[in-house]
Amino acid sequence: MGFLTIMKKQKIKDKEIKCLLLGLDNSGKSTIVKGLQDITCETTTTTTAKEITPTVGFSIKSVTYSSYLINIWDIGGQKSLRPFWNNYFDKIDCLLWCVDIYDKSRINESMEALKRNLESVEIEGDIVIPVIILLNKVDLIDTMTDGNNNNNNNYGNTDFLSTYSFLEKEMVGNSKNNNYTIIQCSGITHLGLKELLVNIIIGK
Ligand SMILES: Nc1nc2c(ncn2[C@@H]2O[C@H](COP(=O)(O)OP(=O)(O)OP(=O)(O)O)[C@@H](O)[C@H]2O)c(=O)[nH]1
Ligand SMILES: [Mg+2]
Repeated sequence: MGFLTIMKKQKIKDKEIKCLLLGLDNSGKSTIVKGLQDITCETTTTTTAKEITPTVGFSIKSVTYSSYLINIWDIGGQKSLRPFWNNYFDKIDCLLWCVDIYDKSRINESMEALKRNLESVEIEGDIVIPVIILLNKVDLIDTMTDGNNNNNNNYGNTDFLSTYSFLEKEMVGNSKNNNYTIIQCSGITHLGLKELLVNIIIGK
C-alpha cells in the first residue's frame, strides 16, 4: 500500500467518530438519533412518537456534521439487554448516556447503571473516553411553575434543577472520569441536539 493511500485512509479515519448511545429503556435514545438525522439532513420534519418503537438489540445510524462522519450505536435499554452492553465498548470515541429527566422515579436506576458502565470506559488504559450525559425530554418541563411536588403532573424548574445537581454530584463524586459533559436536550423538539454534535466533535 502506497504512502499516499495510507495517508488518505488515515485522514478518513480521523474524520470518523464512533459513539455508543446507552441509557434505560424509554429514555429516548432512538428518538434522539432520529432527531440528529433530521437536523443534519436539514429537513423540516419533526419526530413523531409513533415512528419509534423500543429497540430490540441495537441499531447503527450515521450522521454527517461539520465534515465528520458520526456513527451512533444505539443499544436497546430494556433490562434483559443490559447484560450485553459491555460488548459494545470496543474502540468507541465517546459514550452518550441518555436520561429521561422527566421520570424522577428512574433517575437513581439510571445513575446506578451509568456508574456500572463507566467502569468499562475507565479501564481503557490511559485513554479517557469522553462521556456526554443527555438530560432528555426537557420539553416536558413546565417552566411556568416551580413544580416542586410529589406527583408527576407538574414537573417544573425546581424539580429539574434538583435532578440536575443530583446528577452532577453523582458524576463528580463517583467517577474517575472527569471528562464528562451534561447537555439538556429533547429528541422531539431537537433542543440541544446541535450542541450535542458540537460536543461529540470537540471530544474527538
Ligand atoms: N416529550 C418527549 N418525549 C420523548 C422524547 N424523547 C423520546 N420521547 C418519547 O419517549 C418514548 C421512548 O423513546 P425511545 O426513543 O423509543 O426510547 P429508547 O431509549 O430508544 O428506548 P429503548 O429502545 O427501549 O431502549 C417514546 O414514546 C418517545 O416519543 C423527548 O425529548 N420529549
Ligand atoms: Mg430505542
